[in-house]
Amino acid sequence: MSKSDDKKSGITRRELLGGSAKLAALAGAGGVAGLTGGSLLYPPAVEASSGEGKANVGPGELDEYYGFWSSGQAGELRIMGVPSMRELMRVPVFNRCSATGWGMTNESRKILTEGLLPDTRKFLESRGGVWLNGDLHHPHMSFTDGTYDGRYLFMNDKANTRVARVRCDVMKCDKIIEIPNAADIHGLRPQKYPRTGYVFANGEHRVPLPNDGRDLDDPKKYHAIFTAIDGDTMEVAWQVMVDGNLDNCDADYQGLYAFSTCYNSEEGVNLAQMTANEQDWVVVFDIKAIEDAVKKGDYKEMKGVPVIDGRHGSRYTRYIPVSNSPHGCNTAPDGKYVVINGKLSPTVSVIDVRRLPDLFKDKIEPRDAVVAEPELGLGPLHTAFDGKGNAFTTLFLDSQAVKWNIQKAVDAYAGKKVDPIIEKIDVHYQPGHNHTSMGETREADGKWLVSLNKFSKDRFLNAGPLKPENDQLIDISGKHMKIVHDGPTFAEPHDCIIVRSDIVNPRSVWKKDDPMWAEARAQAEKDGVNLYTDSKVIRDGNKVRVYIWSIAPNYSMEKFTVKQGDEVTIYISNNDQIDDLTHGFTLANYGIAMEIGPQATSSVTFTADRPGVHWFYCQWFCHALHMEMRGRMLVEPT
Ligand code: RUQ
Ligand code: CUA
Repeated sequence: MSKSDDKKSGITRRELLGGSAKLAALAGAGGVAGLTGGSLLYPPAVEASSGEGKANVGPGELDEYYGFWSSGQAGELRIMGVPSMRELMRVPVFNRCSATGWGMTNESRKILTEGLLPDTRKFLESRGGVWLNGDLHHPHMSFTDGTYDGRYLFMNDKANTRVARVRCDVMKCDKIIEIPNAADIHGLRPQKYPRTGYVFANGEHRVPLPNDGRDLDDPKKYHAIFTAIDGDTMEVAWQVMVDGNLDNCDADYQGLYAFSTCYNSEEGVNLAQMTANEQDWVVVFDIKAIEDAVKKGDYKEMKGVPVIDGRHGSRYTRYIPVSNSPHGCNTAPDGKYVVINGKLSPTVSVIDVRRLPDLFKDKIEPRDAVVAEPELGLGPLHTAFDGKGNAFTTLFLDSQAVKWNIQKAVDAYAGKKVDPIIEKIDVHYQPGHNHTSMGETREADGKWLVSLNKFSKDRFLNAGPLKPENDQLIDISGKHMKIVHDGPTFAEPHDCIIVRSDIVNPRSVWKKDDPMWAEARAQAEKDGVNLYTDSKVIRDGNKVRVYIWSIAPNYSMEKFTVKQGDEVTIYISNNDQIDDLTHGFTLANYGIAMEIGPQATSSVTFTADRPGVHWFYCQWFCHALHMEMRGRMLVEPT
């Protein structure tokens, strides 16, 4: 690793301008360190301003950024602190969670099933479940005016063609929808301007439309579908049928266009066919024209959704040829450029969005929208930005991060003798996505870069044949990039975003009228029960509703009796109002456990088919007498 210049001089231009504590400390040190060059002579305050120092968030100190990490096939969203890289929370989304009861509580089952297509619901019911596995790749926050607004996080499930939303006020998933007509949602990005607005989602795999089993090998019947979801209602607004396989996507900063990388222009169904062509393309979607088409009725309705024909020759799309199998698609914070990452080609292609109006008017050729194509190294997958005109691209095959200058790349493409590459550093190993602090917004601040490396190999103690991945934190605020932290992660964060902490303001205590348990509230009202003050067992035929509330370290009911075969619903309301006072409800030998946050209600429904005494207990440590927080359910045999 090259020694950072920051460290030698002890000061960066940014800090000089910012007038940091480091300046004062340096003055105190009298520049002695500079004379001797011995790092031992640096007083601690100076040392603390090097990359490692800034990444070292001490006990009790808070991080400057939230990181929202996906988890791939683990199916959850993870909340991290950046730069400490401490994992703060896991938010179950497409997975089941033993701790919180996600996938088991009535509230979560509703969210997990109500947005599924009728077919899928039937398919699940026939298997007696509500749960599908997930493959969560891309978590992105809602935008207003080109920057994060702290309302929602949106994310895709590639495994079962779904899109989910997490409420940032409570950091819980509140909507999951299955996307009709498309297959296997991969790329996902929210509209940046004027606001989200749409959430754009790529159906990666082409399938026959309709996919009813009639066609296997007729390529003409296979289509890929680009979807615009209304992020407020979580309903599909419209879809566009395109040529090729859709991979990643992004939106512009003007609210006019969206972009998707497409591979498999050959429209093949196996590897040899899919990589035969030299060139694939980027599809550009004209959002206003598509909205007009929906208004005018220029579409085919499929499964209740307007589907617009955006294949070659369509007025609503343009296809810009780029080299074979492009992957990442990243709009630069300057609002002018979109970087398309070559994957199989060592290049990235830079599209100038200012040329797109002319492209749609056919005044220029599709390739004329490309204004730079620097050769960066082997396996460019994704690009991030520092907001100062520089870009950082992951090189999967080279195991490197490369920093390059966009303007210089444009100049070089125009024939000037300049080298756009600024620096390359090794990362460990094989990076996929990368992300900079606020990097996909117009407030990109150029402080941190995270490289999500697919392999950790020898970087950690050997944990067996299955190794963690390695998320590396890189300080990009100085002249040189500098790795300051290695962070092992479990399967498999594909992507992340890094959001300034002042943008995200979750509550510490729930509101009693939260929509999450609206159904429980409605049922309690019908039963004449106050969820937070009444303990009651209500029998309704063989349906039994048990209302319990809790204040640490007690449940309001110490025992209740039901009959074997009863369908029992238990509602627990947490009456504590204190931060961090979560209770749980675990019903032993019934496979039931759930979280009940302060002022929240959770419910679960099950058949009481095992007679006998069953203890229930609180499984979230809440009080010195937490172990005593329990009660009994008696199931009388029939
Ligand atoms: S993709 S490693 Cu699923 Cu985001 Cu590129
Ligand atoms: Cu309540 Cu532990």
